[in-house]
Amino acid sequence: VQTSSGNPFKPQRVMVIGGDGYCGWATALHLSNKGYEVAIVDSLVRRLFDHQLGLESLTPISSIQNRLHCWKSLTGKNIELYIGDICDFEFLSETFKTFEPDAVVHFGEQRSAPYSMIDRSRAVYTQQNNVVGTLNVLFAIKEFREQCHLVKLGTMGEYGTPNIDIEEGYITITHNGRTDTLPYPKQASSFYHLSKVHDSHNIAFTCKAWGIRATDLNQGVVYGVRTDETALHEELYNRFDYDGIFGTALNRFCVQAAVGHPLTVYGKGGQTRGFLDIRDTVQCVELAIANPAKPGEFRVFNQFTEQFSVNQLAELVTKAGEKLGLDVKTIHVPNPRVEAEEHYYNCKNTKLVDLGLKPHFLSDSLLDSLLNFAVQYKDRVDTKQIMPSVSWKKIGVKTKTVTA
Ligand code: NAD
Ligand code: USQ
Repeated sequence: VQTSSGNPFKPQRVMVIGGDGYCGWATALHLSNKGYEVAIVDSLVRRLFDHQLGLESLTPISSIQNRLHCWKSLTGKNIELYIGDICDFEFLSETFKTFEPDAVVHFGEQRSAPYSMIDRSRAVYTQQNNVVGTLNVLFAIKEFREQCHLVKLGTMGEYGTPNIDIEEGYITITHNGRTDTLPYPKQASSFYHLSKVHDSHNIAFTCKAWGIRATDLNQGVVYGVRTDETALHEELYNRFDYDGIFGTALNRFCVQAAVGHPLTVYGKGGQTRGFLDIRDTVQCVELAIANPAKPGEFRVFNQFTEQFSVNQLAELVTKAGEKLGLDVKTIHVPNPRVEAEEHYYNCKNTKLVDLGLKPHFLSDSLLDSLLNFAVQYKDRVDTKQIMPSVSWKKIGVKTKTVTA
């Protein structure tokens, strides 16, 4: 693997912001396993949201300190830990000066669309945390580590659901006889998804203005829980969100099937999105780091492997559940969101495959193992947390205490 930390094109030292979260934890271990020097930066604010909202991961998760201790004792590999908020620039500066990253993978944002739609204060928090955090990372790179490559987690939701094919970041348009390649139009549909649009604009601007090298990974919905590394020991297990605020479609459906709750399809269920296995999240990030953007380049990859509608996912989980002897029903819940429920959807996703991504497509065996995993932990499920509790239309200025 890579060796020289002096050569910016052979990144060796990787800072994983948000490394205590779902995607970040799996990625930090994967990169450490692959021989990178890894530092996790995290404020642990996600664990605080869970406490505040009365939520818990399906899987019991160890403290970040115990996680890292376990990793070191199993593999001999050290992962540095910096606990703090990247919106605090002094803290971020110190971590940059101490760790001297060649690449920063930035997962450290408030990532739930429903959370951002609870009330005004959560909407403002989400945009402040995400936009200011990313701006701070950009300033830290400019000031302390010019050659450092920013690998930023964006979202497929930045594009919305236009009635034309979705390209990877840019579209070539001919207008009144003139042609240009322009950023693909953005039509996000929550204050969270919009925070990612704002981030993308800020990153694109700093690539142009300061010569920052950046890759925006427009990731689809992630499913699954085990990766080679997190499966090594119970103390390394990843979080698995199934509740109505942080849980995402396929993972939620598996838990619902395991506890005999009907699958919650919102509205007509024709909503189609890009999806990927968490084992591919870690692979994609590794590929982006190993093949950095050029100075000044703002590169955009669409990071998903397959498209499914919510109805298709419900069908797949129903069939897989039947094989395991589960009686799986589906209900159409009035859609708490404002989104198209029947629409055209065709997205490009060739750039990561060109770099060598070998996708783990959704298979019967993965669904079996996810369902079995959910069954194994079903006594930990709080069924009151399953139905959606946040409405896009009812958001107001009054601070809301969300109760199940
Ligand atoms: P997560 O909530 O599990 O993890 C996010 C982590 O970032 C948490 O540990 C949290 O404490 C930390 N964090 C948040 N704000 C911070 C701050 N200001 N300073 C320091 N740490 C901070 O989320 P996840 O599911 O792992 O998502 C990670 C990233 O990937 C997010 O940016 C998300 O938008 C993106 N993404 C996730 C999915 C998905 O399906 N989970 C899909 C597409 C994109
Ligand atoms: N949905 C249901 N039933 C459910 C849950 C969701 O029908 O029980 C529908 C939603 O209405 C939506 C679709 O499934 O149309 C996806 O919803 P989701 O909750 O699985 O995902 P989303 O809110 O889009 O957010 C998640 C992550 C976010 C990431 C995004 C990628 O939380 O961080 O950015 O997936 S994407 O969807 O491509 O924008």
